[in-house]
Amino acid sequence: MSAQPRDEFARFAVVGRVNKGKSSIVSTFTEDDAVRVDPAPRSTRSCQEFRLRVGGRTLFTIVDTPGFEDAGAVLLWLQERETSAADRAQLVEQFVRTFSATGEFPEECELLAPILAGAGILYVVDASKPYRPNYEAEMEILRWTGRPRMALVNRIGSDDYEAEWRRALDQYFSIVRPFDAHTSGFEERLALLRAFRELDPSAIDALDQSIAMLQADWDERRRESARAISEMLVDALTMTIERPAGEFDDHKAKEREWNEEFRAAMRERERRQRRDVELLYHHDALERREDDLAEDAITTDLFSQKTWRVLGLDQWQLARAGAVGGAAVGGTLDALSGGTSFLAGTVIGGLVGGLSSYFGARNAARVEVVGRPLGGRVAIIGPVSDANFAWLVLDRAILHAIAVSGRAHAVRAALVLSPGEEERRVGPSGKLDARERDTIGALFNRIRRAGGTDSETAGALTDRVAALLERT
Ligand SMILES: Nc1nc2c(ncn2[C@@H]2O[C@H](COP(=O)(O)OP(=O)(O)O)[C@@H](O)[C@H]2O)c(=O)[nH]1
Ligand SMILES: [Mg+2]
Repeated sequence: MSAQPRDEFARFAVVGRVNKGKSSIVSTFTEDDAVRVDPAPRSTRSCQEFRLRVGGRTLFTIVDTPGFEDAGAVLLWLQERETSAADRAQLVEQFVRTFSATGEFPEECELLAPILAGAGILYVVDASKPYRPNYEAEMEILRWTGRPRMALVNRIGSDDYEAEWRRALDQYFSIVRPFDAHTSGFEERLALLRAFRELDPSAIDALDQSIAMLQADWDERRRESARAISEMLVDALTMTIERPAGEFDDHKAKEREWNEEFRAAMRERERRQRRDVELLYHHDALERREDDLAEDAITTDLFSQKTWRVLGLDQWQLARAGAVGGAAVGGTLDALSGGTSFLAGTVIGGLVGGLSSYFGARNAARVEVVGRPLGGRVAIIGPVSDANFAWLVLDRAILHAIAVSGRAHAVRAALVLSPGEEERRVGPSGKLDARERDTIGALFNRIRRAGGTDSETAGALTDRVAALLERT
């Protein structure tokens, strides 16, 4: 294909009449949910280019074109001047040159230009409407361009006239394929690229590279999704929030509030992971509707023995200890943020002395160390105590990721995540065999016990989640 930018593997022009789903196909094919899709027929007069880019390369560019407006008249003009079938492509070029200058047939001039410049043709029809012979003029014009072309049978409504459409389309296109803009997923897109490969021998190498990169990228996205999910799972297993609690305050009054805050933080963590997955699949503008993580699923040992931790000293103690003078502030802060027992005399001396002399004794109580005020106690809320919680979160994440990766970008309605009866009873993890369940369960336990994860455990969990994503 000529006239292409160097870093681009393939270029297609999507053509057809207005309101047949051209822009929707462009949107789904380029995974771009910013392509304008119009519920009401709206003629546009100019072409717009969209591309799918991976790693700095353009796997393909799709030109969204204005619809044919007066194909009959255009074909007449062409036929009046035809002397030989061999000159047809040149005649179409002559047509575009002539009328670009006069401003007549603006839609046809605009949509033919990228085709004449080398783009492959994707001709879109809506097979939920009956076939009419008046489509023949535009199909004939496309044939005259001599460019490789494929017909895509989209269906906007529920009626089905595909059989009669096919009989007509077969006369003009060597490949006719169904391609539903709203339901076509990754495999359908890949199949379309493979089919186009057959149409254009000069583009085989470029399309092969494009297909290989698309596939590698898809695998990479699944891996990245699995990583985002497994990182979120680690947090679901270990997350705590800390709230300052004065020595003599009645913490009972705060209990509800802290619990609410913890739940909000957990939900926010889940939302962040969902957003990460949506961005991996280029669903930038996705609106999602779903049930939040159920209130009663997030239970914590709010005031168990381990919950309280003495954090600092009161103003008086600080002032007194400050006189001792002390160690390097930085090192001691590290010890603190690492959760080390910093009550050992020397550390306290160092910490408080260091801080007091650093910030001035009078301000010491207001100094925040790794986000916590010195002085008083800290309540630690979490982690979630229910051992089933991580499984629930895992199932939710898998169902979400599957829905997102399979969603066509042309669909503009909110993504409604609401598991059916069956899924509620047995989620994706419930379908695992016993060994796989044990493996994942053991990883959960290891993370829960350690209060975090190491790279080996994290990697193993990511592997298991990736396998689950692949299987579901
Ligand atoms: N249900 C459904 N609606 C579709 C499909 N393709 C297009 N539409 C709708 O048909 C209308 C026209 O689509 P659009 O892509 O703007 O058509 P264009 O004028 O040819 O670019 C929009 O409301 C789309 O949402 C499809 O595959 N399924
Ligand atoms: Mg459009």
